[in-house]
Amino acid sequence: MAEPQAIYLSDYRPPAYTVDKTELTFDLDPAATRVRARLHMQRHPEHDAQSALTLYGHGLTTERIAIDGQTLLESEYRIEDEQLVIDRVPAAFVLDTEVVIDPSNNTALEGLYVSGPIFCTQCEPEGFRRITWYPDRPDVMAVFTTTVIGDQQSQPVLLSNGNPTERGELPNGRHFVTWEDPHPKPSYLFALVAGSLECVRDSFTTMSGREVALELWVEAQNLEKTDWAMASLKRAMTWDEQAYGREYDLDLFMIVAVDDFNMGAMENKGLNIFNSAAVLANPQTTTDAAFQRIEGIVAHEYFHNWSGNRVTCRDWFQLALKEGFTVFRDQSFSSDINSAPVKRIEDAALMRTLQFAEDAGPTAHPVRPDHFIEISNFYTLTIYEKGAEIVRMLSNLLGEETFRRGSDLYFERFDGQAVRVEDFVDVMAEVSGEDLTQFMRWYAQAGTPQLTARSDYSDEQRQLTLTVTQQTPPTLGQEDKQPLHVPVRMGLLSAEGQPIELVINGEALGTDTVLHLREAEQRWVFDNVDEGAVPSLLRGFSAPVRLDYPWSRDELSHLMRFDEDGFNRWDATQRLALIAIEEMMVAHQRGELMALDARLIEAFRHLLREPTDDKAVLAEMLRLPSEAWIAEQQSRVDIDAIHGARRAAIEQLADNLFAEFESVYHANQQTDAYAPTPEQIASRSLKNVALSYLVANGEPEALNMARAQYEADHNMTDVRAALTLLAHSDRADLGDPAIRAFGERWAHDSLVMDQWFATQVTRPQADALERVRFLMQHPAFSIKNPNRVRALIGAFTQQNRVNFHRLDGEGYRLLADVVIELNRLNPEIAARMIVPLTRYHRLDEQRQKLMRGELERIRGEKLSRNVYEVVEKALA
Ligand code: 0A1
Ligand code: ZN
Repeated sequence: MAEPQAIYLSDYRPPAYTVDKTELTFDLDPAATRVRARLHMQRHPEHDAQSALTLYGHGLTTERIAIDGQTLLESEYRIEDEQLVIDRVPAAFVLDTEVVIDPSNNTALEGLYVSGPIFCTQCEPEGFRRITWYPDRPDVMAVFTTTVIGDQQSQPVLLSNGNPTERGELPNGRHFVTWEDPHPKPSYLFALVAGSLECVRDSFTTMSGREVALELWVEAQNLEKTDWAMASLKRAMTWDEQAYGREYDLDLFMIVAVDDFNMGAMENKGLNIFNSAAVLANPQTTTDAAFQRIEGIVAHEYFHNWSGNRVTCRDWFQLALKEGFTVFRDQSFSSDINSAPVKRIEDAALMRTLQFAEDAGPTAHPVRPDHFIEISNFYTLTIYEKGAEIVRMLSNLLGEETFRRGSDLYFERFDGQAVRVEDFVDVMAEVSGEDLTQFMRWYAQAGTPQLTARSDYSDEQRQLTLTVTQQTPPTLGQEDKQPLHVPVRMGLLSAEGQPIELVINGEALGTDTVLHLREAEQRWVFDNVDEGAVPSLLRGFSAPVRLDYPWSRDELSHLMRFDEDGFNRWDATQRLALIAIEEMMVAHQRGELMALDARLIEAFRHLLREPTDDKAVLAEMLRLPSEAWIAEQQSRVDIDAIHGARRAAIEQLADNLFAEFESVYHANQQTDAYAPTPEQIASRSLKNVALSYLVANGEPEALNMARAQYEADHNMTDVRAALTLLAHSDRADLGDPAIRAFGERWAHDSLVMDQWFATQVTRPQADALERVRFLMQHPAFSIKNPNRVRALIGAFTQQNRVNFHRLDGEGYRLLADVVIELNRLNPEIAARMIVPLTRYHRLDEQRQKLMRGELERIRGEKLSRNVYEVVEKALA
């Protein structure tokens, strides 16, 4: 077999033939679904009669191909490399094809597949070609009419995009529904769902007074888990009208929940399909974090109706055009209706742990890649989250109002078109008059820029000089990087903790300003500054960069207490804790006693005693930096020292502040009925952080508190927090019965069982890996279901660093075994799961060797394009 080849952005050409109208008929059968397609096609003006017609197809059994009613002979077309080529076609014609596909054996979950008793589709990015021959690329937009024929008994519900226009009965217990979607769309937004589903109905009146029917389709047993998603959808619809002036554009909006799904959800026009984990919720089964995630994903998919569907991408290199903008929109929505500073902390923490790691690893790529082998591998944190940070910087640069004018113009000018990242940035430049040429580099350069800031104080002149340099490290295939335009939001705090009026060159800038770093090195001189001022830099994480500044511990404590920026108060805490933990890591490596810096203990004492009106931020400040973030700061990563030092820091905080944590715990007990409101979530978050410290102290009394919380069974957030503490403790007499009881109670609910799997395999104890192997045999586990794989294998390899990185290599071997199996079943998931194995570059030699060994073993297999691309980069 030939090696998979990369495709390049620079090779883009418009399609030779486009489709105006697509008519589809599906005759559903699990093992042999017949798909008839009638495409009304036209030659593209940039092509001539010499241009062949090329259609894509994958795994199709082709039964008929006809042009303008004439069935083609086998000599009149070629099928090779998953392409159907017809050399000569008229300038305008009708193409008819008939194919048979096998949804029941479709374990890749792309195209048409079955999830339990339900037929469903996933067409982004290139799944439609597994359904029928088609110019399956986003710049081909057509109006779709879809007739779905199914069994009246087993598929009473037949759904597709748009509005139902006709339905009726057919012989042999069959029936059909015809759907028409008036909005031209690319094939990746096509959807079909069929099966025995129940519907929850609601409605929404749009700002112009139109009634939209809202339908949420689920299997009967999930009916009691639909309220939250429906409420979230209505909030999102209202928000998009108010914040962006965007109104929904069909009479019907449907959401369907399915159990087998590769990602979170999909924005198919009028018919969003969701992973059940991203839509179903109730207080007994769902944690606060999951409630918030669901709210965000429902909004995200809904927002795509404009940013993605009405205006779509010209080609898949532009993926961040729709994803970066839509993530920015869903982040703004969540921030508006929940704790804004905590939302920012969470998003920034995700960026600077996981996205920075991606940007520093072998699969680093620009937000707009210029080549790829398999586009499915590019649904990454870089495209989504860094893409959103770029849009956020634009919004901050232009100001909210101008940004809104830009987005209005973007939607107006490009409505119904498939466009590029430049088109988005150009309208922003047009409405603001800003020159965004240098800014465009954010899309082209991979790797995380490193900012180094230094200050210099002159007593005589009462001036503080801030010097900032920037440098972006080389990444695979990109050696030299140019300076970026980096907005650095900042302020200065006086020695007394007061905000200082910023004055540069006689110009008063207020107490908070944005410095525009454009050069490799730049300098700013602040006047009228008294001695002892402390800079607060990169407020609100104003740019996705690493920042080095030599704050002393006292300065960090000062920022923790006095910074007006909630984000930087949190960041100061993280940095102060990092210094203390790094010190303990050195002791760990030397086999010495690990003593926690008393200043951190005092800072925490202060946090716990001082009354606060922002419990949500306080809870975040009390969480020590994650092992993943600590690892991100090391040039050589010592897995065991990080784990050991962090653990010891938690224990010493717990020992010193037991009474304080205890009173915070009790003060935040709730008696009200559960609701996922920001206030309740903040209290629970704070209470459960406190409980985790109490338990770390090891007093039997604390474990009893955890057990009592578990048994009180008030809501899943509290139950799960308590269960985790019991299951991760050394007290098997408490952990084991709780795990057993939980497993029995929730055996019927796969989404709760996923939490049960994840809780067990993230145990720090040495038996975690054996538990993974054992649980892989559990009846509730299936390697074919992506949620189960993520809950068991993903949680272990990504959240249990000490055990995944076991020195005997068993963790790596386990992951490689799973990847080899998934490579055959579900290449998309295989290529996601393999990632932890590719992050070996900063580990010790022994582990590097073991990890490379497993990658080599995988390379010896017959690989999917997905896994091939990742393995080749990792071993390059
Ligand atoms: N566009 C979706 C993400 C998505 C991508 C690929 C999928 O299947 C391979 C499914 C969903 C989103 O951004 O939510
Ligand atoms: Zn999206």
